[in-house]
Amino acid sequence: MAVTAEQMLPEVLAAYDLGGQIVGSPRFGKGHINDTFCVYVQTEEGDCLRWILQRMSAAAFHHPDQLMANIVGVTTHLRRAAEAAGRDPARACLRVLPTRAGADYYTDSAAGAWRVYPFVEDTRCLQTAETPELFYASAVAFGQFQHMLRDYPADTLFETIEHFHDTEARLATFEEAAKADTLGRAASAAAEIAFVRARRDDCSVALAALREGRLPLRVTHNDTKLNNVLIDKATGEGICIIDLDTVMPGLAINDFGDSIRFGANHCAEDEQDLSKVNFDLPLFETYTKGFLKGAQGSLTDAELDYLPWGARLMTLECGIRFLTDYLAGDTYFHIQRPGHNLDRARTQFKLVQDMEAQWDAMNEVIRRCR
Ligand code: ADP
Ligand code: GN1
Ligand code: MG
Repeated sequence: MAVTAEQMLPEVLAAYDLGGQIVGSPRFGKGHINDTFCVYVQTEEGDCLRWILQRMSAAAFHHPDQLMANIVGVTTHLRRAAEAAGRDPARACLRVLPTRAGADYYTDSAAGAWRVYPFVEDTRCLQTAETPELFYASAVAFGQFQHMLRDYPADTLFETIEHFHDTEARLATFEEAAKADTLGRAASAAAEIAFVRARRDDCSVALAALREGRLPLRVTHNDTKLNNVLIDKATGEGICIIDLDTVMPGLAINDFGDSIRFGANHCAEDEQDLSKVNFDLPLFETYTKGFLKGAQGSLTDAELDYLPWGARLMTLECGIRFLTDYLAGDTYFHIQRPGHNLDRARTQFKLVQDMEAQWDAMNEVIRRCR
C-alpha cells in the first residue's frame, strides 16, 4: 500500500522553514492530480501566514527534478515580465520556496517529491464561470501568459509528461485499455467507447496541422482550467496562473481549447445529469475576446482559424483520458466515487456533441473577434 501524503507531512514540514509555528495543514483545492495542502503558520509576532504544500503526483510525473527545473525557470521569467509591467511579482506569479537545505523540492523517505509556494492571498479560485466577466478575466490572464512566454527558450524545457496533448497517442492508449478491459468495465461504457471510435479521424486534425508546419510549436501551459488561475478578490482580474507542471512546448489552440472545455458551460466537470451539460456559445465568445486581448497579437492567422478545433479536440481528448482511466482502474485522476471518471467522460462527450452541432457558429465567433 502506497504511503499516504498525510503520513509524510511531519517529515516534510520539518524540511522547510515556514516562518513560525505550524498550526494546521488541511488538504486544499480541487485539483485532480497532486496532493495539495494549505499550511497555516503563526509567526512570532502573532501574524498568520499560509503556504501551499504539494506532493507531486508520482503517477503523472516521473521526473520531479526536471519538472521543478522547468518551474523555477518559468517562474523566474514570469517574475521579470511582471516587474517590467509594473505588477507586484509576489501576486503575479508563483515562487518556489527552497527547503532548509536549499533545494527546490524535498524528497521524502518514501520517495515522494514535495514543493512549497507562498499562498497567493486575497484571491479566488473558481470551479465554474460564475459570471461572464470573471471568465473574461481568466481568458485575458491565460492570453497574457502565452504572450509573456513567447520569448522563453523552449529548448530548455523538459517534457514533463511525454505525448501529453498527443491526441493520437491518447486514442491508442484508450484502444489498448478498451481491448484489455482488465476490470470488465467496457460493457458499462459501450456507448462512450463507440463515441470515441466514431471520432478517430478528428484526433489527427491539430497534429496534422503541426506536422505540416501550419501550426507553430510554442511554450504553452497545457492545463488551462479555470481553477488554474487565481482571481484578485478586489479587482476581479486574473492575476496569477498556477499549476505550472505541464508548461512545455505545445499548441496555443490547446491552451485556448482546454479553457473552453472546462469553462464555457454551466456545469461541473463531473455532472451526472447530462441535461444540465450544455456548451455555452456566448461564453465561448467572451473567452475568445479575452484570450485574444491578452495574447496581444501573438497568434498567427492559422492559429486563429484552428481555435474552434482546439476547443473540440481538448474536450474530446480529455473525455478519452477520463474514459481510459475508468477502464484501466482509476489510477491517474483522483476520484471521489465509483464511476467518477466515467461521469467525467460523459460530460466531455456531451460538450463535444454540442460543439459539433454549433460548429458553424463557433467559426463565425472567431471571424467576428479576430
Ligand atoms: P493540481 O495539479 O492537482 O490541480 P494545483 O497546482 O492546481 O494542483 O493546486 C490545486 C489547488 O490549490 C488550486 O486549484 C488552487 O485552489 C490551490 N492553489 C495552488 N497553488 C496556490 C497558491 N500559490 N496560492 C493559492 N492557492 C493555490
Ligand atoms: C488535470 O491538475 P489539474 O486538476 O489542474 C489534468 C489535466 C486535465 C484535468 C481535467 C497534469 O488537471 O490535463 O485536463 O485534470 N492535469 C494533468 O480536469 O494531467
Ligand atoms: Mg490544478
